[in-house]
Amino acid sequence: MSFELPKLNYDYNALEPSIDAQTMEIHHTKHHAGYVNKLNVALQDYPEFANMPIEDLLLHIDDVPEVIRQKVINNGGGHANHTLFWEILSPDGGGSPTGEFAEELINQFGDFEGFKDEFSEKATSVFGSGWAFLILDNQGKLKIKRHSFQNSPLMHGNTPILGLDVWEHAYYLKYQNKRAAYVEAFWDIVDWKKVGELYEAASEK
Ligand code: MN3
Repeated sequence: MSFELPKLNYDYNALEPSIDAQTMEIHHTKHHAGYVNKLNVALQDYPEFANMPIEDLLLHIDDVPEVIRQKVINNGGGHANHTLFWEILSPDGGGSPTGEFAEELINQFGDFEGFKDEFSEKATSVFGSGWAFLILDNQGKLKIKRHSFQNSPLMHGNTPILGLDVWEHAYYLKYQNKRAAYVEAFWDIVDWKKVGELYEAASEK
């Protein structure tokens, strides 16, 4: 068994104008596929790790032999982070969350606009390549986290339920150096129904 590149639930041009088709296609078929391939190569002689769900592999990263550990952090993290990213995007996205998740978000951040402002600020200010995540921590609290490179919240026992890739490869073709404009456009394609489902699944653990 090996890790596989997930199929997207929408076409490469479906998220325009927020994310252009060429960026989507390169991001999925080159960048994400590259992480999956390199993860499989790193684990080819370690079937006990190659057969783990990606979430378990990253949670138990300290058990992974040191000789391949950094490769698994980079490429396993890259696989998990991008899989989440594609899942929480939708051509029918935007608007605002509802239900239990919306209540908890407002509990933690005051209101939805306040949450978006804080998340946007954190995403825009990631230094170099990395991600902004909304995570549910092991105390059941929602928090916004910045991570460098492909470091996954799963390695810290946190469950990411929203992620925004702010590596230049995620936006440079359309936005060049204007990361803040990309972050702003992201809100129009967030699938809050999906994020709410991920919240409910994570809070039942
Ligand atoms: Mn990426």
